[in-house]
Amino acid sequence: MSAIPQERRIVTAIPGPKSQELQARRLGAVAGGVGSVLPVFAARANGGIIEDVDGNRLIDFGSGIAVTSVGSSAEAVVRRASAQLADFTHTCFMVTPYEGYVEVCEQLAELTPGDHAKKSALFNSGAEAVENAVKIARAYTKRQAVVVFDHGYHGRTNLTMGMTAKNMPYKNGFGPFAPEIYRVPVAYGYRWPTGEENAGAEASAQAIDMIVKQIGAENVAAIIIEPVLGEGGFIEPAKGFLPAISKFATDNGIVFVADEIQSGFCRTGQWFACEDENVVPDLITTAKGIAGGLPLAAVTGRAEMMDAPHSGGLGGTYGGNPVACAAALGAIETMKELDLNARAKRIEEVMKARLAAIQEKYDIVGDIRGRGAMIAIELVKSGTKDSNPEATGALAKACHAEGLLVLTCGTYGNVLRFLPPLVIGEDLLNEGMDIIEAAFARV
Ligand code: PLZ
Repeated sequence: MSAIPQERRIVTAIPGPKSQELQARRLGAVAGGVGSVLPVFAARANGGIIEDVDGNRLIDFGSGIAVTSVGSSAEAVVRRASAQLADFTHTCFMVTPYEGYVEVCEQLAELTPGDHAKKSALFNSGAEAVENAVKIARAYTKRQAVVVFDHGYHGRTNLTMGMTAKNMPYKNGFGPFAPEIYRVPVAYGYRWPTGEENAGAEASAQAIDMIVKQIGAENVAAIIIEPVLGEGGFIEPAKGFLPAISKFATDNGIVFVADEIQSGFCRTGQWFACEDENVVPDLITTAKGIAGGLPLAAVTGRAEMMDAPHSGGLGGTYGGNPVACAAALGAIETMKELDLNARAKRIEEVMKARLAAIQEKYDIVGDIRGRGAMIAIELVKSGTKDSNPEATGALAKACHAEGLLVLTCGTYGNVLRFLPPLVIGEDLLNEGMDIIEAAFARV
């Protein structure tokens, strides 16, 4: 593990000269369709700090989009993955299996909600996990329709692009999309016309009515939702919504899938965000935080559903790669040992208090929301609920210039989101909040 001092340090402009040089090279070699939030090139990262090639140390409020919850070079991840690298890098689980894959599936069965018999299959990316959840649900139900929600995000492959709500930048010009995908309303409390207190009941009634009248419940294989909608704006469906949709699915023989790729593995202060309302999904998709930065994803669920596809029907060359599995076991060990659920809850406490103080001074902060270390503010124009993507972009830029890496999201591009590693120190967390506060004063 590279022991990087957990201190912000700015020694050049951001990005510095070496980053700018690399960026120029990148423009000649890397496809233009692949963007970067901030063209600062990383040299080392650990805890709450990313050190760049110019020697700047940035505070990390992004975790590589909710991935490095245990840090970017966690001791147990590095140790276990390195040992596995030395033993063997790959055999292909479909050719010659190995213990690490089985152990990750056992951990998933233990950690995910519900005490029913569970099984898992491992893949490489979140999108691949979502695609396989759909395959499993179709094989199990012998039905085809897939129900997704407004503001949902599920990936960039063809099927998951179709399941993702937002056109730009994810879908524009990349169609045609797969058939049998249907989108229904979600309980977006802040923007629900009759108020947040009615959103759960009204939105679930609307969604269910659309499913029954427009698709036919008997045609639906799966209903797939993020328990906290990530890319769509850190939208927590209003209370009552998830339980109502989950119950409707169960009553109608529909597989209820929680996409916990962003919200899972301690991110919201619980192992999985759906635990907040005691919802037990039939299938759960996970990725991101599961393996401390190595590419790994999973579908976990009821054994009888997971066993529905014919033998050999699921797989892929790299799915459940042994090094990624070793990293996952290291990440899970770290989460348990450091009680990262408690750390996430503490991060929420600190951030929400600081954000509430900012909201008192600046009326462009329309909403503060999220749970654990998955916190966001929605920015609006003064005295309205009109979205304010300009201020959002300007605030993010102001933070970047001071060495705080923050991300934006939201269907309207007006959400500033904070996803620090769960191992970040409280000093760095507060320093990051100071920078955000100063950015408001400047913008
Ligand atoms: N489901 C809930 O959050 C990935 C995407 C960033 P992959 N989110 C970050 C981007 O611009 O590509 C995500 C997610 C949820 C599925 C996915 C897809 O996971 O590992 O990126 O395929």
